[in-house]
Amino acid sequence: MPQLEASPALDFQSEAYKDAYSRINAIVIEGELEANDNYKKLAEHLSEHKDDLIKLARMENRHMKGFQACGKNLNVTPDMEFAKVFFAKLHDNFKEAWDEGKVVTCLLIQSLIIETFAISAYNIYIPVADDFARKITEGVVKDEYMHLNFGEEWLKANFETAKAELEEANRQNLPLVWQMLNQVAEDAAVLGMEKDALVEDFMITYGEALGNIGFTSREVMKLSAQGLAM
Ligand code: Y39
Ligand code: FE
Ligand code: FE
Ligand code: FE
Repeated sequence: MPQLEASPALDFQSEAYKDAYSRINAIVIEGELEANDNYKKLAEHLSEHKDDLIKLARMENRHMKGFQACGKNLNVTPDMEFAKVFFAKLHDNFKEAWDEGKVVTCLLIQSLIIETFAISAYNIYIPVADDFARKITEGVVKDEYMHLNFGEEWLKANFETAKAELEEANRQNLPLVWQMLNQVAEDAAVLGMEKDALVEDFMITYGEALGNIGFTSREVMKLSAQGLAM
């Protein structure tokens, strides 16, 4: 179901809004911080794309600062403890894959799953954000499409050798996204972001990415519904 335009009922200074914002804002800040770290790590492995990946890492650092400013602007203190726990499983899976030299898994986790999660969250947030945060988020989401595109291009160029690992990594990591989404659905709703709209945007963007990489539409359906329990 499409979202309504900015609801007049949102009171950005209410305690309920600020309480929910303290967790969602923290998730986004922590996500940007970890994304910065992940691209710096990928730059070590994919030396032929080192400069590009370092640029992406710098962009993530700018995003983090932008979202910290959004919290400050609303007088909200982000709950960073909550956010660390929120990302822990995905973070551990990235680290484990990295330690085993599984660069395809690392790219699936960061450039496909996490970027798509960011794109859906930011697209759904923009129409219901306060003016300050909307301007910041509009700038950020353009970058996230570039990050997703980086992953798509690399995986497309290496599709035949990457395919089996992508399927396994998808099976292990996509269910985590649905769990994460369920954990924040209530807070997101307080900010005017509907869960259905988040899931829909995620599915469309993730499915398109898998198709661009080289999966058939049948495979895309199977992969993107993995672990989906609504
Ligand atoms: O690549 C990036 O910049 C991604 C790190 C940022 C992730 C943001 C995660 C957003 C989830 C928010 C969930 C709100 C419903
Ligand atoms: Fe780390
Ligand atoms: Fe980012
Ligand atoms: Fe990104």
